[in-house]
Amino acid sequence: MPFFIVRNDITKMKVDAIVNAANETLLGGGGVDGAIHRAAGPALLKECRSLGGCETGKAKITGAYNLPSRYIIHTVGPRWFGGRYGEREKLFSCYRESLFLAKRYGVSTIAFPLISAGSFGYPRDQAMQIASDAITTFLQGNEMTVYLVIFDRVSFQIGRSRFPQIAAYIDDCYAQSHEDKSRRDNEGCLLSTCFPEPASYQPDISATCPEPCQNARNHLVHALSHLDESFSEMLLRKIDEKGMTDADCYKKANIDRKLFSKIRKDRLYKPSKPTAVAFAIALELSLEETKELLMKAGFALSHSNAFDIIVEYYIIHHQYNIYEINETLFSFDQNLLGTA
Ligand code: AR6
Repeated sequence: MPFFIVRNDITKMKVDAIVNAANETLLGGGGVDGAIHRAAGPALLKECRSLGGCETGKAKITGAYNLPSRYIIHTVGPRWFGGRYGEREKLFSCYRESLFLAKRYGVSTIAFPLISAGSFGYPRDQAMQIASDAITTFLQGNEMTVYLVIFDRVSFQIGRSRFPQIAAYIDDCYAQSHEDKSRRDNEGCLLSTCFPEPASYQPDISATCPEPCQNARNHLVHALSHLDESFSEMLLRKIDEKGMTDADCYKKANIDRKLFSKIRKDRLYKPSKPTAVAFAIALELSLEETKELLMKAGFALSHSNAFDIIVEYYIIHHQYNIYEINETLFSFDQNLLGTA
């Protein structure tokens, strides 16, 4: 189900299938094609010779030989001629054809490079958008974990220029929290007058087994047997309130079905923060509700890190597309939402 953007060398990905951005001959080349052939070994070229090439926008499958995956799916992206020659449709088709071919072979995890975005010259932002559209369209009706592998840092080390409003928002939030901090530092003495230390606080260590102690124990036992609504209880309640099905929710949250059923079964399940935030996004919670849900899992949103600020930005702008949020998080080098 989930879709992740990762920075890696695709030949190192431990998935069922990796996709090769090949050319019509399928006989190797430079870029990711060259890297895959080198890592897989010469037997790959031998099998490729038997395939009779491949048309642009189509895909063919081979074994993966020395690579850690089971299959290589070879697809041929379009060359960029300015965008008026059906480039978009052909590129979309590369992803769709590769994914359906993978499905026929029982693949459950697959990794794509950014097809056509190297020597074929497709503008990276547009190539990325098409990849994301094609993959998420497929995932709406199919079960698979899909990785989009970005190789070179420059490709996506450009959060500031790709998302200028978000970069500005992060700057504002950092600046604000810095101002707050320096005000606190400067007003340290004032703060301490607000919260003075008790003048004569002395812990009572003389009592051996006092009654108050027993009372405190009883209170504790009582509190522990009357816990507040847990994370998973709040999640399930919100799913019902929103009129969603479980599947609507975990798909929208970029969460694997197995993980969701674990959360459903265990009322005290403790999710990771990206998982908890992913559910808040899927449920389209307000900022207050998001904070409440996170608190139940032991987390908060603050202005001290970019992850929290980016999430907050999207929530207050009522933009709940998790893939778009993940693209932004990726661009700013942050953890992505959801779980594979
Ligand atoms: N892992 C992941 N991504 C990579 C890797 C890697 N090891 N190496 C490069 N990339 P390109 P194309 C990225 O040129 O544009 C070949 O010669 C790279 O940064 O490999 O579809 C074929 O034989 C870029 O973002 O493929 C064809 O003739 C993306 O992979 C032609 O190039 C695609 O770049 C295909 O051109």
